[in-house]
Amino acid sequence: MEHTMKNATIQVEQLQEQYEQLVQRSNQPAGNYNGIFSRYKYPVLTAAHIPFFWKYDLDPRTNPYLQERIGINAVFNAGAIRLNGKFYLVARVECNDRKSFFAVAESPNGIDNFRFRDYPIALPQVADKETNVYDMRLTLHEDGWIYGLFCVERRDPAATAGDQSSAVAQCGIVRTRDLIAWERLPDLKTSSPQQRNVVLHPEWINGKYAFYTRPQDGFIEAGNGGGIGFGLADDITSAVIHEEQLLDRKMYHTVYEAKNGLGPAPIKTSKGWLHLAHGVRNTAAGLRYTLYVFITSLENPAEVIYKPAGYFMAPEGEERTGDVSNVLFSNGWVTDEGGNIFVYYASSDTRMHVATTTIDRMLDYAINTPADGFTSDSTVQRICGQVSKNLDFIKLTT
Ligand code: M1P
Repeated sequence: MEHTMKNATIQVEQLQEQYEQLVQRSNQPAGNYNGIFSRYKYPVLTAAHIPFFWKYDLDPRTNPYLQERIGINAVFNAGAIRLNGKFYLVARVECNDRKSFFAVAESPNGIDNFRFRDYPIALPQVADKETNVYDMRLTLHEDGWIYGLFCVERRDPAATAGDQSSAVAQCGIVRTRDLIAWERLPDLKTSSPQQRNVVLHPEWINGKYAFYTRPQDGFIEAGNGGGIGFGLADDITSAVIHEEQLLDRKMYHTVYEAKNGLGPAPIKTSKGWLHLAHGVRNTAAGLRYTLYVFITSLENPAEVIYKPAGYFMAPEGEERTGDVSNVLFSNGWVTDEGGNIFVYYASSDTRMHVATTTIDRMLDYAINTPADGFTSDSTVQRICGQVSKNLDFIKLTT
């Protein structure tokens, strides 16, 4: 059907109807529960969840074929927060032009009905304007502000004219009280040539702001930046970390062999700070990103006290494919008053999902899953120990 003034209303109604059907679709557990978490059947946000009026010029006089004027490529890597009983995702939205930006989507229950606000976030700019922004981590800090730490990317000033790929990643910072008005602060300064996956700890440490970092030598390679770091800054309005200590190292023949990075801000529990991170290993088919868990001490959030072997979640089914296949990435989770945890994770740099669990289950998982023994033999020993215990148990109970 031609898009004319006469039928414009019908066409807009059709777009609206398709959009509402998708946004209002109810979600259910996928049914593959493993005692640790439940995945949900449908992604919570996709490119199709972007309001149609971001994409189409609805006026037939300027868009007679009702063409999408602005294409959306993907919605992924969302920060998350729960405020006044509502669930908010600050998603990375990537357009067909490859630029990504942030947009807030809100849901009443955290598992479906996520709806983007009418406008994306128009991020205040700093003097050294970035080319691209992505992966916001939200932290409600005890100073009362909600901080958003995100990656800012600029072309490497040292790159030759023929090199149009080299980039420099650093940590941008915004803060807000309501997810509506955003104040931009200067980028974080550290001694690392590049930073990604920087997360603000929710509490003061010795009266200072504490940051989880991921120092890296190059844009893709962590290089000598050997893992997840930790550092303190006196002031967040011009944040400088003079010293970074390594908290969780990358390690040979593990799921975090090539690099790792913290996910969302940690959750405070009775047993320690619960952390979700991504680990990256190399394969013949490229990098594989999985999620893993560890707990750090309440007295010293930079000291790992429990760390189960291997991954907590890895790509499954349709999660395996997308723009960057074989990737699970999470930079958002929230808790509610009942001790439930909603883990928001993206698959293959394409779409957002939710999985639910509880603080109790996650503590059991993190504390009682055997730690990595770093050899095949130790893995076999662990299995043999469990088999023998179970066979004794079966004998006892039958
Ligand atoms: O493509 C996978 C991920 O790659 C980067 O993560 P990291 O810095 O840990 O390698 C980021 O660009 C992330 O956005 C992306 O999902």
